[in-house]
Amino acid sequence: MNQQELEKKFQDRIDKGEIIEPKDWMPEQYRKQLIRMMSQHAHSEVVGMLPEGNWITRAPSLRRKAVLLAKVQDEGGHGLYIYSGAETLDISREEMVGEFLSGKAKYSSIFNYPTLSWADMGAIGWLVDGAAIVNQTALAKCSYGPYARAMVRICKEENFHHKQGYEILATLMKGTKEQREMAQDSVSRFWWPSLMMFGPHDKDSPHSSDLLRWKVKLFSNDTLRQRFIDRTIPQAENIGIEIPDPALKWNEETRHYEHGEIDWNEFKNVISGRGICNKERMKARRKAHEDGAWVREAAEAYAQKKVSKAVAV
Ligand code: BYC
Repeated sequence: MNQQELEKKFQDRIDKGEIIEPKDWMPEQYRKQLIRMMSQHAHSEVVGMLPEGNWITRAPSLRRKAVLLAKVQDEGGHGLYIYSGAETLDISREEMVGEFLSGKAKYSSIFNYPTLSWADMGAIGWLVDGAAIVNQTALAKCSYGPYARAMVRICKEENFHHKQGYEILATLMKGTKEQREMAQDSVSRFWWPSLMMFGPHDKDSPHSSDLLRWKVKLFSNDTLRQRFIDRTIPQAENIGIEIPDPALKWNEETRHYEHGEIDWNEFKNVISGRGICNKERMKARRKAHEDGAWVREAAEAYAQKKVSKAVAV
């Protein structure tokens, strides 16, 4: 079969809803797009541990501390599943991490915002994990088997994270005036960055047409963003939180919320490394990588010892 025939056969399989597995033939561009997206996703999970890790020692009770600790550990685990899934595409974890530490690979814009109060643990769980669930529930049905399967377990854990975040905010909203103000301030800061998590508008998204054709993405950036808004507004109303968007209104005809425009200049600045915390996040990850060198060396030495023992036997 020539290249064209192979590509047609591949697209037919996708159109029929078949799942692509690591040893199947795939276009080089499909492999590259998946590596880009999966590795960025894995980096986001790992960087995402930093803003919440910041509050583990200051959680207001032992119960809250234990829950937050478990959540942050979960995010590290998510990074590992996705790195492992991406390794099936013929790239090593070292290469992916190298691209991240050199600044070549991106990670989600949302983690370049600071966590200023305890309420931010609520807003991150409710909004950030809420946005992630909308995006990842779709990815759990994507065409690449290892990515889709990693998403199934991740979504289950994200659901728990989402509920605990909402519960933190609901509790604060039933508290004192200061607690209610703290919850509101946090949502006001995290609302717009959460909408940016879904990426640029469809018309400005260079990767979407390939990803949609290959069913890596099942829905466009704008469709998923709208889904997130529609399901989140009633939850906000339920606990008395205001969404910081004066243009927000329910449209009875379309049965969707209309919303104001996102500040795309802010988005571009953040993904180009000029957000509030970009430098701090990269510094923390580079330090963690350097500090962990001895663990990698020890694991490597242990693995080699096992190999030479096996050869001797
Ligand atoms: N942030 O053509 P587009 C979590 C980039 S972590 C940064 O639309 P695509 C959690 C994009 O990469 C969950 N960059 O791209 C963890 C591209 O640049 P490059 C994170 C962004 O790929 C801890 C350019 O803009 N979730 O839940 O079709 C605690 C053009 O965009 C962003 C995922 O990673 C952004 N927000 O669509 C709590 C989900 N948006 O690569 C929670 C998987 C766009 O050409 N990823 N860019 O340099 C995706 O679904 C898609 O990659 C995106 C973007 C929707 C994000």
